[in-house]
Amino acid sequence: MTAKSKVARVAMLAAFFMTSAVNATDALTIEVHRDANCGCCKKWISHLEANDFKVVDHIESNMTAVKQGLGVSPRLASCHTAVIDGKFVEGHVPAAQVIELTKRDDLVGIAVPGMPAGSPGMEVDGVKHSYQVIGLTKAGTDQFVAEYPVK
Ligand SMILES: [Cu+2]
Repeated sequence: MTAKSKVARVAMLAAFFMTSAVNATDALTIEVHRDANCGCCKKWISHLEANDFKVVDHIESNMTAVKQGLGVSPRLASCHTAVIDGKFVEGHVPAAQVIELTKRDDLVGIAVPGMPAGSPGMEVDGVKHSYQVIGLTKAGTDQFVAEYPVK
């Protein structure tokens, strides 16, 4: 083996190990705060886990206080409140938008207000209400992020 190809091989190996290190931490960790009796919150957690999230589950006695502390305004409120990368995820937000949130520096959080039927964790046979995923900007304004069902 020439010195040059040896260097190339070492560089390739280094790149390989760096890639695996990134993959190892690739599972997005999300902290979920929910009421003990919330069934749809648990189903939303299952939705996240099915999409490769690592979920840390927190049972709370006062969700209103949790929401206030995280800056979730009442107009955006739902059942559970999650935190990822220091940003809030309020309600039954689909995994795709949770992932998008981690890449959006302009947003402090996202929400699916209320509990629309057909959102992840709110599956009702044959019922798919239309709903929007709303982002909250740093300036405190709402911003459209996504709409379901996808047309
Ligand atoms: Cu719910």
